[in-house]
Amino acid sequence: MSASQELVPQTESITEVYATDDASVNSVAPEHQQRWTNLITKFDKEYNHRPDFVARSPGRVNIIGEHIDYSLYDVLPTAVSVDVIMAVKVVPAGPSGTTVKIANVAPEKFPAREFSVPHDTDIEIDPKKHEWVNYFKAGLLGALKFLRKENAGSLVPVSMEILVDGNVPPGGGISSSAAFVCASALAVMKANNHNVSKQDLLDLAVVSERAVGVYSGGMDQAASIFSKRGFLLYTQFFPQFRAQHIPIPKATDEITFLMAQSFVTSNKAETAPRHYNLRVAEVTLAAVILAASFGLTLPKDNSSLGYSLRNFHEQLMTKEERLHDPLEYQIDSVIQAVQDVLTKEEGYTREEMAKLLEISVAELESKFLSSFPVQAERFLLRQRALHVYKEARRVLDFKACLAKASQLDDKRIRYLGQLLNESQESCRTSYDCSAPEVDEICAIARRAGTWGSRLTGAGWGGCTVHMLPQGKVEAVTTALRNEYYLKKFPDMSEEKLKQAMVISKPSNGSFVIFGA
Ligand code: NG1
Ligand code: MG
Repeated sequence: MSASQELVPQTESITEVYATDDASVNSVAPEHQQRWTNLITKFDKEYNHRPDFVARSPGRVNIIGEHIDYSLYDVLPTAVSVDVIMAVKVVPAGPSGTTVKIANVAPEKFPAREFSVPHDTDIEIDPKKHEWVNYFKAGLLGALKFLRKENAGSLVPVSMEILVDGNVPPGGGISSSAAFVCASALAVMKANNHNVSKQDLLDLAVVSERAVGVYSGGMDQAASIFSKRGFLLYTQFFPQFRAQHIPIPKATDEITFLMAQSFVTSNKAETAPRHYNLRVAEVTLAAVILAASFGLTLPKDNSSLGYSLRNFHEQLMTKEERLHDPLEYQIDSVIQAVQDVLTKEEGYTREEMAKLLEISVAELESKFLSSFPVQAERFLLRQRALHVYKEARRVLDFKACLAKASQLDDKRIRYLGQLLNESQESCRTSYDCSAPEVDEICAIARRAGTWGSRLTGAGWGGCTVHMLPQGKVEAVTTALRNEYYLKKFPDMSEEKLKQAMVISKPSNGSFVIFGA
């Protein structure tokens, strides 16, 4: 690790900032001031008093390392400046129990709700009913589970009045869900007088998001909580979570990251059985089948379904190799193993997989395909595993290149761009998580001068990220505007066009604001 790449202290509490001019304390950044003031005013109107505090958590952009967090490989995201801010007033729980009143600054889209919170059981969430408050309930569930454990079961959670303002585009691939769930969990912890550490908030937010029906990997919540302005967040999940702030080196023409929405929305909660959760099942099955073919037994790990491709990698290596070979070499030999063992390009049926594992189809289904719904006839184990290992290797190469010099020369920058383009190609062909619109955006952007362009987030639509010289921003945004947005949506307003393409400035993670 180079000196400028700092390891993040995980036990650190969530930062607190104050809405004040007092220079001796951490104060609200100018970009937050206006939305903060607006939120407080509206809160006052809605509930007739001011809130006690505001909990905030941002969306994220993933620079590289797509769909590998749940296989326990390292990823490189960072927080963006759009976020969810949530004003909260604590109300002592009355004789009728604990209640939550929650409203949104956009009530037409997100109508106000009120519900009661059971004291000794978990709150119920129906992931099939796609309601905005589900994401709050998910954060609440995770936070109360944690608090109940800390209080040895006896907890009377406070009642809360809440007003939410979020400007992370939903279904847009920059993780509105993690921003929402992390802000909610943080709000509940703070309301119940608990100064939560970043690590605890991460652990409970990951569990929370699973309550909305998605077997998420943890990258989004990590980026939303741990990021630091101006840095990328190198995030590791194996053997346990660790994060490092990585500076972006200087270059002759300033390196810029541009995010461009495709406006093809993929609601993960709805499409998960065919997309996201199916991929989680496929990589898990790939791991256990690879292990079985080498006569290896995988110990359980902390991935969604308990067995990850990282786990297989670690078991395959001899102790010497693990100790002495750089991770890059190790991954190369695992790639060879996949090529030798998972030979069926056309994919595997349930019967074929059961046979390879020497179990019945019923057993296979109950072990790997029953914790969440999955719809598929064939499972493309070879392609999915190859994507994961090659993408994991690209992340290592990308990080190593960033660490090599404080000033990046042209050759290195082109190499970083190439890694991003290869990532996109692999998402498109091997992982099948791109979309024609996303491919088109990337092609237009590259022609107009980006070094590298790819999808970011879960994909199947959503958002793209581009690495480009500052001097090309104008050319690239103009090309996207004329060749993609105005062609596909001729009536698109200037306002919407502005939201469609945003320069992503690596931003700070979650914090709590006082001083209303
Ligand atoms: P999105 O759908 O963009 O929030 C998802 C997962 C991540 C990661 C990426 C793909 C959740 C909350 N997030 O992101 O953990 O797996 O896809 O790299 O499920
Ligand atoms: Mg999400």
